[in-house]
Amino acid sequence: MRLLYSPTSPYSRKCRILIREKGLQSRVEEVAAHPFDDSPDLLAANPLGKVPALARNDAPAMVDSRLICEYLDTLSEPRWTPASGPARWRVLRLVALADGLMDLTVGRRIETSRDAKLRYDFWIGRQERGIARALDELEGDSGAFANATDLGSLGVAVALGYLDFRYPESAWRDGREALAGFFERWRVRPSFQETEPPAA
Ligand SMILES: N[C@@H](CCC(=O)N[C@@H](CS)C(=O)NCC(=O)O)C(=O)O
Repeated sequence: MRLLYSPTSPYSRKCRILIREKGLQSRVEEVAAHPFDDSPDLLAANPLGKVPALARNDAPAMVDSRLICEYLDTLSEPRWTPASGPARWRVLRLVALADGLMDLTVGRRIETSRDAKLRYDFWIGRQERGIARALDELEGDSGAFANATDLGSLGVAVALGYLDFRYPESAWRDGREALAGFFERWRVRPSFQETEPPAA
């Protein structure tokens, strides 16, 4: 299998960390692909033109990091998503919240990168307020996932790393000591260090 990824994409990073954590490196080759290049390779794997995409040998490619992570999770034990019960919903809720936090941060990055004349403060304000609310929610919930290694906590750690990369002025650690401690435990893992985005 081949994972088409971009080194700056947080969605790609989730998949790349999971590959390392689950010992799947020999089964998944990582191939860098910039989505804006519209390479035939990427478009063949993902008609949406986005990374990540997982090209499989005898089966259709998988698109969207959430689906790709769920699929990769089935390939080795232990599972990073509980099979059933309240624990499953706790993890999937966290996955959704973390993906939403990434969506807002990516959206803000796109908006703030525009030419000043084209920038829309309305959207930047909405995105920044959504980011702050999501962080407060995660700080409040952090007791439930502080020491977890599952798809939910992985997503939250990647979303926080992406804030450091693209929105450091958010100073997200201020007043959120539990979340900062949680991130520190993830930050030192080899899977996290090996997938650090290049300097901005
Ligand atoms: N929901 C998707 C989001 C993927 C996504 O938006 N990737 C960005 C890179 S961070 C991309 O490929 N953007 C190119 C584009 O939107 O044209 C996922 O979780 O995989």
